[in-house]
Amino acid sequence: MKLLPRPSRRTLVMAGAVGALTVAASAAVPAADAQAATGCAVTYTTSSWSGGFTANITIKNLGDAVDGWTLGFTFPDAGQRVGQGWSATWSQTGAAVTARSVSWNGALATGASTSVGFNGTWSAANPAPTTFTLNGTACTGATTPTTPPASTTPPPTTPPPTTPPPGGQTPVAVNGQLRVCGVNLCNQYGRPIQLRGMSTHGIQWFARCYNDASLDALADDWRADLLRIAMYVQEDGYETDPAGFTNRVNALVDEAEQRGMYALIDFHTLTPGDPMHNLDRAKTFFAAVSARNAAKKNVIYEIANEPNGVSWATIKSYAEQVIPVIRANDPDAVVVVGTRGWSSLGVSDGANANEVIDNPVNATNVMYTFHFYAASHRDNYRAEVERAAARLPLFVTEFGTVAYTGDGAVDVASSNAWLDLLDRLKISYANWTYSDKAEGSAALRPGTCAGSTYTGPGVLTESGALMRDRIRTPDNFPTA
Ligand code: IDC
Repeated sequence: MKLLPRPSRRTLVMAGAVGALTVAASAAVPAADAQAATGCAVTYTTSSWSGGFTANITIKNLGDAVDGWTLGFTFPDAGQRVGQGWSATWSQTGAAVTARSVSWNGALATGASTSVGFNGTWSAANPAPTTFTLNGTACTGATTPTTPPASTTPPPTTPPPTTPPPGGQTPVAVNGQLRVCGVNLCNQYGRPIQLRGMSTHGIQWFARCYNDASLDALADDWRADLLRIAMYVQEDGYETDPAGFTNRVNALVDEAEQRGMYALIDFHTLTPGDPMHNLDRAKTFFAAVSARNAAKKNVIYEIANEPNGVSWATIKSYAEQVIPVIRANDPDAVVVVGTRGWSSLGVSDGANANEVIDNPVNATNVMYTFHFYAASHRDNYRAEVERAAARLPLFVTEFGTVAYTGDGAVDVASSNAWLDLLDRLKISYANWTYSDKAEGSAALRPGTCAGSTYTGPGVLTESGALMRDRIRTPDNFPTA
């Protein structure tokens, strides 16, 4: 099937029937009472189209602080079904729906709110549920439709012609949870796919480039499948503020998820090149992000950007210590392991992929990283990738259209030769970088991120224009 252009979320909301209601819980006891108030307030907002809808639910805890919660509600119509959900573990029995908190949002203080949601389907009608419970306590009270009144916005009788359902067509909605099968990355149907997308620049330097407008452009205008989140560990990165960088990565995972893109969490080690230097940090970081994102289908973990100056045996040992930390929380996620010589499969060190083929990481659902810069790495690297791809699952988590410095002129011929090869072999890739740094590899012209426009003729560099042309062609993801 062809992937249709995805409209922005704003367009979707405006095009669909929008209904919202607030269920305010009445406190069971007066506020002045010494006992804590009980109850909860739930806001249930839908954006719907013929046969499908997205529900966004905000839960406010008006009772005692809880550590772990279960939200319950019942669909009014027998034809309503929960499909893919987020930020909770969703289940449905008959018309009864249950959402259980996940590790990172279970703690809800008195007065605190959290948001969850799902994409669902409906047949006869799609009325909003009117009663909710939180940990068994009814969130009863007035059900007040807020915006807009139902009478002024009847549901469309036919689906908006140019508006595909959110979640119905996005890369994550189509492909679901990924896994490695043979030498390929496969989707929920067990079919090989290729993800094409962009890498951030270092998020410690270019946070201003990752905002609603720029990420909408990446999802809707570029039609990217993938956002790589480059979190440097050194160079003013993670090591200076572990909690802060962990939060920033998680926020970008959510931004990608909201737009139906996969998120590649890149633990961007570079200097020093020995990943063991960061082993403890890696364990801490991946324990946190894998616990927090375990329920998501859009997360892929890249545990070491570019090992250099170390043997494959050392990289393998590092991987075999970090992967179990991830698996303990998120058993089904794909993990990508860096390779020797700046993730060149050893080629830049005068070796080749045999050291990995002969001695792979002792774990399943693992892929291996290959990086190239098109103006520096050409035929001998392409030949090794083609040879290795028959034996190893490869993922090009970073590459440039320019020289390995990240700067200089775009090598159009070499870039296209590489991209043709990756397309043919169904090797997924992320291009360095979706940023406006004044260097040849950046996709956006200098100054772009100071503004609010990320589409149109004015914003792309030569590299950006080439990459957008390559990325926005139809994905044709198999669905059976
Ligand atoms: C480069 C950036 C540059 C930055 C530098 C800092 O392009 O702006 O000053 O990092 O270390 C890689 C690395 C990646 C490099 C990139 C280009 O993964 O961090 O980015 N590159 O040199 N490997 C090969 C090339």
